[in-house]
Amino acid sequence: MAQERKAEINRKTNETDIKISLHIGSLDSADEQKIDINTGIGFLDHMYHALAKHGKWSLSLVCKGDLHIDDHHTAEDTAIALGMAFKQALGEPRGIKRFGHAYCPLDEALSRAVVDISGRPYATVDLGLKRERIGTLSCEMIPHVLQSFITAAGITVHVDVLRGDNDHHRAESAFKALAVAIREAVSRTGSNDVPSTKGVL
Ligand SMILES: [Mn+2]
Repeated sequence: MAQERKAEINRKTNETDIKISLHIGSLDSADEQKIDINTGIGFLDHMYHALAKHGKWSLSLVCKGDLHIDDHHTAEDTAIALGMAFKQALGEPRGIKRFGHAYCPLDEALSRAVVDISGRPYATVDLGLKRERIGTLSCEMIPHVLQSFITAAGITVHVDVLRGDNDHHRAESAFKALAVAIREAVSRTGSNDVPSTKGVL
């Protein structure tokens, strides 16, 4: 029986107070996903929900942030904390595929994500969003959320929106593609091998 991949993170600063509980599930698991997200920023909740749902995660993420200032600290800090939770839940990357990629459409929008559970943080994110904000989330924060998550998780990701007219669709398809690519990369091979020629990740 493989070890459960779970993490709890509490991260409190003068700007945000975040509680996260993450369980990385697997595709063949019969466990029902439980997803409960409240950052106070509706569209950000929608993106984290998509990431959890299609990544096969159970995720509770609650943030009380300084939204009277703006969305910046809440968006950035929740992404960092979620990346930390992901890294902690995954633990030593043994017996996983390591690489994953996915294309996800959302109507006219199409995104591609390519993931390497490398232990080296590197993010290339090109979403091409045009609006100033979606709901109460500024569009400039959306690639920043992805970069912050990827960096804190210590993984390598290239995510590109290849086409799409609607910024809600563009962003959502990017999060879905990332979710599905990560889901593949962390899937278990059945071995106990570290998937690197170096023998360590
Ligand atoms: Mn949507």
